[in-house]
Amino acid sequence: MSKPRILIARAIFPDIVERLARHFDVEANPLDAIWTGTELIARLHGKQGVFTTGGERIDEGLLAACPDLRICANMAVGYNNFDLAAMTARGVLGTNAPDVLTETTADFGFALLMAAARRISEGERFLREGLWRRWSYDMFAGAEVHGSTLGIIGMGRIGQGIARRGAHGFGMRVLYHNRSRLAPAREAECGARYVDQNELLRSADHVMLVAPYTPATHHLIGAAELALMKPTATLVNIGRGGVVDDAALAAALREGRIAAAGLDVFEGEPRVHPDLLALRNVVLTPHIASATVATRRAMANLAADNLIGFFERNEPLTPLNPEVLTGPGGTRNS
Ligand code: 8YV
Repeated sequence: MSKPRILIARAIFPDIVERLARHFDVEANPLDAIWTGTELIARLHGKQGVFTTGGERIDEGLLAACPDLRICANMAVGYNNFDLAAMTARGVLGTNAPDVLTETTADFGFALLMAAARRISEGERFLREGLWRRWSYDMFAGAEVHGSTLGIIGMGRIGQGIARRGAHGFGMRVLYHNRSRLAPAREAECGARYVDQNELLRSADHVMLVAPYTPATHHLIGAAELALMKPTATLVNIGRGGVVDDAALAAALREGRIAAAGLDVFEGEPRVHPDLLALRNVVLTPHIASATVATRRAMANLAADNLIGFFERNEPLTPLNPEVLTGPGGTRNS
């Protein structure tokens, strides 16, 4: 029997490509070319599966042009690159990569918070530029992190990891806002209290955004929300670009309406708003919150396991639309 044909849309760990090649007829992308939508469609011709990394748009146009496609396995927990409704309507399974990156990404949220609130990047730049001649009492004096109030918007697995670090590691008072409230036992474990978003923005010394990008979260934090924050506050975004209005944030930082920001995700990345690039009180990183070798390997292996589980047992590990596996009329997999 011939093996299912899959496309790996970006360069990934060579040994994981080899692992997939033991199960599938694989077309890989070892030179990491960035394909246009049209090129992706051409590559997907005759393929039943695709390994995506979060940047490849899977929408109705692509699905209509790729009738053989049965599964899209994302090497990311976020899946705003998928039009899941269109996929479900066409019986195409989507999978993501949750859990394996939770703690690593929560660590990075804290790294960005510390770097921004304690002005680490700013201080390092000053030193490297040869400007450090003498000590002074207020040199790069920032905001306290331990014992302060942390507000988390988006209380999924990563938000909860950040809450635990804040409450139990840094002795912080932790407030959170989310679409739905956690069960009381989970709130207690995280040491976090549910409040409405405006109260959170007004009360927090530091605000951490871990929300996914959806039409409902587009510019969730814009000029009006930034105006509620303390002038000494830090804003960190490790969720998705587009949740923050980057132009409004740059204006608030420039005018000292908030003190600092740490951003790992941007509207329209890899482009970064030029006004942010010009500011000293913002720490900017290129979407690397999950980037440890062990975690990126675990994410890639989970995407691979989803492909293998789906094609070999009809049992993907982390399906996003499992109804396509059992729905009326079966799936493209039946
Ligand atoms: C990915 C992420 O590395 O998992 C996610 O949702 O944001 C990151 O961990 C990124 O999506 C790759 O594009």
